[in-house]
Amino acid sequence: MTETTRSTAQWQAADAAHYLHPFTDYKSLAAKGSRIITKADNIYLWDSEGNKILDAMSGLWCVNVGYGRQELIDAATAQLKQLPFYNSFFQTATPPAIELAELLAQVTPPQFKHVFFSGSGSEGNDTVVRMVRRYWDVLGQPERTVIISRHNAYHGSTMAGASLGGMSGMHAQGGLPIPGITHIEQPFWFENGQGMNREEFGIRAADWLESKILEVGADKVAAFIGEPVQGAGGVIVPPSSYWPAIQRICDKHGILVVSDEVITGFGRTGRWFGCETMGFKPDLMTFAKGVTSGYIPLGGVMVGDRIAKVLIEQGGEFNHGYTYSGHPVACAVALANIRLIQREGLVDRVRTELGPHLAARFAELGEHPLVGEAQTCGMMGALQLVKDKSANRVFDSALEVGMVCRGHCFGNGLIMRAVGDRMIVAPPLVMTIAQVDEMVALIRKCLDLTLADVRQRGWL
Ligand code: PXG
Repeated sequence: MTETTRSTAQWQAADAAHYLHPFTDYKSLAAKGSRIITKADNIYLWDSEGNKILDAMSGLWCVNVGYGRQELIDAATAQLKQLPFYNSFFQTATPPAIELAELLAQVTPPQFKHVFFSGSGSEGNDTVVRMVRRYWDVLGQPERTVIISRHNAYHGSTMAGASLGGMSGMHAQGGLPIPGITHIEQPFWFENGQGMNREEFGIRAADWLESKILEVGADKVAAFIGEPVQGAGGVIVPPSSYWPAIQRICDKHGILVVSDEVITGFGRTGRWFGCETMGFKPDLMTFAKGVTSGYIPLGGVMVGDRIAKVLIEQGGEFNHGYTYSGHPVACAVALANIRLIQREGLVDRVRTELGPHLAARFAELGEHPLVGEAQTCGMMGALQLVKDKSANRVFDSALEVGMVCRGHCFGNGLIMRAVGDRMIVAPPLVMTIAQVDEMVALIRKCLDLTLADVRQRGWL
């Protein structure tokens, strides 16, 4: 708890005076004032004005078990009392870190028996770059350094994370990407594949990887990294042909496959990990967010047997690590969170009940005159807003129709993200069916308000 109670205006003034937020235009935010979130319970947030808001983004794709779960609070409190911190350097370890490593080996696909902990997803991806290059170096192929990623991928905001990511706005600031990272086009049917059958397009999109491998030289390529379903890029669900084809191409050239599961991990897609939903077998898996349901920061990399064997048996010292690698309190919360997911059967529930219901309700929203494409995967969903539904023609991006829609969502007690003109959700996995319907009703209302607004502005 903070020590002071202030009015919204007072919070906003102090915020603007001192606090530089992530991904923010500081001047325009200061003019408008931040929205101050003061409490949460289950799938709802409250702001400093007392407004109740349905959080269809699970915080930031992370609060998968919902807010206010006593088990997680108790786990943190007990561990804070027992041992609030100790590191895992210098040949030491703590019980929560060891137990979590053991549990992660159980819930991840069978090739994973080892984990390297970080404090966040970005740090996890920095570890990926270090580890992939170390692996090839130990194997006597130090020239294998290049990592191939995709445009519009999101892999974090550190130098390596932002470089692996394919966000042009991020690359434009700070001289990114760093050397040895290159990008291919994303498997986004709506933008790049119209006119083609989706599955054919999936194969075509995977072929772009092979072309890039041949261009770089297979003996220089270390790894391919991708999110099973792109999250921050706009919930882009690839055709089902895509990932198996990617796997075949990487296998053919001996290239490591990295699955960035920061969003898709821990049940979001209806399996424990997105790679299981999409049908591929990664060598490394980055995780964060859902591992603790966001209650406390924790990330890491699951290390597959192919890599672990080389690092352990031949690698010698790996000169890499973070103060908070295996933080005992974070690990204790992760243990409680994963056990809660297991006990409540949330992964199966997403696959058999919630995910199919969201898919059916989003298909109905797909009939809305503003929506050109509705996609879901488990508890992730996207609605592509279009100007002309019959021809799938999009609005001029300068109009920022997605932001207009997001404004109506905010005004009506719904948090939904706009990525360009793609409206996206990733709600908590503990929603009831009635809460999914409540969310869909709010979305429909906001689509109607956006349609009226866009008509009034003369944009249609
Ligand atoms: N990989 C993926 C796939 C992510 O989605 C990261 C790595 C980085 O994790 P950290 O913990 O370092 O933030 C992410 C994070 C958005 C948004 O606007 C998405 C993320 C972070 C911030 C905003 O959708 N994803």
